[in-house]
Amino acid sequence: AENLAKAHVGKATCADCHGSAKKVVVDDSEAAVNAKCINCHGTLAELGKNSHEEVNPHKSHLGEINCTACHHGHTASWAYCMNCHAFDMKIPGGGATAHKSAAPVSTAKRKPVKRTEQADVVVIGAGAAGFTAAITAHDAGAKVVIIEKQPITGGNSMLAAGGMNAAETSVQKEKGIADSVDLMYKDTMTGGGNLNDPALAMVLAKNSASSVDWLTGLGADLSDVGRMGGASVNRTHRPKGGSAVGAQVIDVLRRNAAQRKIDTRVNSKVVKIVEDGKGRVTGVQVEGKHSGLYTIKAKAVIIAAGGFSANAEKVAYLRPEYKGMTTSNQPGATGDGIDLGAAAGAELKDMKEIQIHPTVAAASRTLITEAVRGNGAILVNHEGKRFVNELTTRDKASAAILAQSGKSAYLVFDEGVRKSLKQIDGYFHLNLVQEGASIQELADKIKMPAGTLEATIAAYNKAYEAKNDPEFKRADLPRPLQTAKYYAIEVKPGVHYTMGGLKITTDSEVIAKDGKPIKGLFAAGEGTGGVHGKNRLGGNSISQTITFGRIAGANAAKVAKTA
Ligand code: MEZ
Repeated sequence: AENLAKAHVGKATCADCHGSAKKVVVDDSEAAVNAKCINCHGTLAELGKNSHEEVNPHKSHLGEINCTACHHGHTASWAYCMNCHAFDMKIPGGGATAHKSAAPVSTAKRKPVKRTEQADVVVIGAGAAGFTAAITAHDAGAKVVIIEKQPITGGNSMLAAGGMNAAETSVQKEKGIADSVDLMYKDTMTGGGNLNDPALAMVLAKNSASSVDWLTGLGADLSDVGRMGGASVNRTHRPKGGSAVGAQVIDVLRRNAAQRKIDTRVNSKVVKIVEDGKGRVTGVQVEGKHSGLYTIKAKAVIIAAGGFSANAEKVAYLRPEYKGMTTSNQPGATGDGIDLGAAAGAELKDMKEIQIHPTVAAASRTLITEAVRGNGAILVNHEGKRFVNELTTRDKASAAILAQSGKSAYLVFDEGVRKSLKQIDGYFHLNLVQEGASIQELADKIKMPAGTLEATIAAYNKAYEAKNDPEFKRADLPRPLQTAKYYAIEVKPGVHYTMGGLKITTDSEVIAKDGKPIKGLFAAGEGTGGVHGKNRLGGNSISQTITFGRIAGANAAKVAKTA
């Protein structure tokens, strides 16, 4: 059977899944059908517990998602994880094993606008910025609808690995880390080549600690603090043990949105921001997967639909030198929110500033978090030599890797680093790591001159002892590499983040070409330009989504009350 309907023949009727065999109405989020799946087969968590597959599709970092994100009733089923991974996964009612792109909602055969709904605030995008804005607006008394084009919520935030930057937090204070808002601001500006909008960078730094408190108040654990490239001190907050930050943040935000009964619709794409002809935004036009075109009238609209790293054409158009490069992003990161804002008259900023992350696993599209380097891994070329300060900014580290033979490098670390960071277990799970009981055994496996690698590691350990890295000037040398086993992951740079986007004020209002805010239109997160300048520091993205999401949500709710 190539789809679930066929696979159910003889076992279930149309009415069993759809409620009625005669009048089948499927909501865009497919919530009713999914409830039926769960009724018969159990919840994702239950299925996850009972499965013994090596890579367990029901227990993934995507968290609680619709069954129908993978299992399709009337078209061939395929696993959503194939968007980024290359698992040889069999799926009932389909069995597709090849990579497929998640098709955004079709705009090919738009039906006429059928109905009009009313809300106070519409949020476009269900990543961290969107959920944060929605929760904040809801808590300020607004009726909020979240519209997400993908079949699952979480956006790119779901994939955020390293952590959330914040200065002067209670966790830093407990750990005796001396940091300040000014230092975070300075690091952000320096990392961004001072192209950043200084006022936006200051908003990021100033609100970072309260954003950590806000998330923690909703139930997040951000009790571990590490360091990312370009930071002067440890300020990257993440869950205990160094787990990935994104899956946890999205899980917390999703649960909070659900508890508040915030109307969240997946498989729904905003195709137009509607205005009144006098420059005031009055709502959006949406195309639902099943319901077709409809309008939501709203007093404020927040664009929180992310960047465009997964839009290979746009990336290549803006930066031809990145043509054909891999990306660490989820397939929905195509920049539609920026396009919607531009069509509504927004000014764009820094669109050519596209960040390449130095360490995407060469064998897949999995990001190897900068935290691996932050916790002590070194970068070694195919000849077995270090070639860069591993904790320099991403633009410099990426350029250095691309200058090596094969345009790739190896992240090399030991058991001490492995034990210090939980996320590394995931890379083993995905078969991305080579290992050796000794440095020589590892070098043989990855076809590297063993003597050179041994000398490289010995020199690094000497630098650790002396607290001085004379050759590459790496400031933070957290631990020596001296505990077997030894490990290596081949990495190469990939398109990771787009610094440019909609120009905004410090109140998250979208700015028009005439320099004035567009009434009723707000934006937050990666789809905005100016916070990061030429280069975003690791850990500043989740920080930005929460801080500007809160600002956008609060101001949109205010506008909704007074409009
Ligand atoms: O903020 C990021 O992009 C980040 C911390 C990525 C990572 O390497 O983990």
